Amino acid sequence: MELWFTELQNSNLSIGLRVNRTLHSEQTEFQSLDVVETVQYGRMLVLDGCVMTTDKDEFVYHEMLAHVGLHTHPEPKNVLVVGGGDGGVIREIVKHPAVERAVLAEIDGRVIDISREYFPQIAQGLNDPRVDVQVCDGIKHVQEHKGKYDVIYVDSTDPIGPAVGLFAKDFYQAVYDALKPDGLFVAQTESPFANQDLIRHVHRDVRDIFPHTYLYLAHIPTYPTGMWSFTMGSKQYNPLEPVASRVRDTKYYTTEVHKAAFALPPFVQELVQK
Ligand code: SPD
Repeated sequence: MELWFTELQNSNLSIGLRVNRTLHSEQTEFQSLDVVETVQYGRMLVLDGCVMTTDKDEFVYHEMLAHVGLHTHPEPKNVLVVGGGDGGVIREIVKHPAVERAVLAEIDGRVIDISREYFPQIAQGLNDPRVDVQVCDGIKHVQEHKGKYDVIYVDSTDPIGPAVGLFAKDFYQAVYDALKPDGLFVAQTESPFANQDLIRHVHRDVRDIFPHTYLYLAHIPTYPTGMWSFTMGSKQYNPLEPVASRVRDTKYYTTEVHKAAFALPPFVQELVQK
C-alpha cells in the first residue's frame, strides 16, 4: 500500500509526496506538527498540514531568505528572526562574520525541539554562541525592542493559525520601529501564483511604512506552485547593489542569483505596482 502526503491548496489543486513513514506527530499548544520521511525529498516538517521544510530543498528557502538581506546591509551586527524555529535561517545567518548577535523569537518551542531531534543539519546553527533562542511571541518581542536591530527576518508559517498576525500592517510598523535608522527586513510572502491578494496587500502595507519596498523570487520545489516570493522593506540600503559575497558554502545563493531574483515576470510585477 502506498502512503501519500497531500497539501491542499484549494478544492482544485494540491501537492503530493510519497511517504515512507511518519516519524513524529503531535498537537502542540499552537498547531499540528508532523515529521514524515518522503521518498523524493527526505525528511519533511509539516505544520498545520503545510510543508515547512524538507532535507533536500531547504537550502533554497533558507539561503534566499537570509543572504539577500545580509548582503544588502553593509554591517549587519544585530539580527532577529521571528519564527523560523527549525533553525535554517539562523544557520545561514551565522555564516556571516559581521553578525554579533542573532535572536530567534519562536512562539512554539516544540518546533525547535523537534527540529533539533529530526533535522540536525538544519538546526545546527542554533548552537552557535552568538545565537539567543527565545521561545516567545515574536510580535511582542518586536514591539518591546525599538531601534535595536540591523536586520529582521520573518520566517513565518502560512498565513493561518499562529502566523496571521505576522502578515498585518501594525506588525510591519512595529518591525520598522524595531529597526535601527538604516535597518531592513525581509519576510516570506508565499506564492505569486497561489497568493496574489496576500502579496498585493503585504506590498502595499510595507510600502506605506518603509521608504523602499522590494519583491524577489526563488524556486522551491516543495512549496505550492514552486515559485516563492520574499518582501523586503528597507530604510536606506538598495538590494540591487549588494555587497561582495561574504559566504562561500552556499548551494543556491550567489551575487548573480541575488541580483537576478529581483527581475520579476510581468504578471508578478503587476502585483506590486502602485
Ligand atoms: N507554505 C510554506 C511556507 C513556509 C514558510 N516558512 C518555512 C519555515 C522554514 N524555515
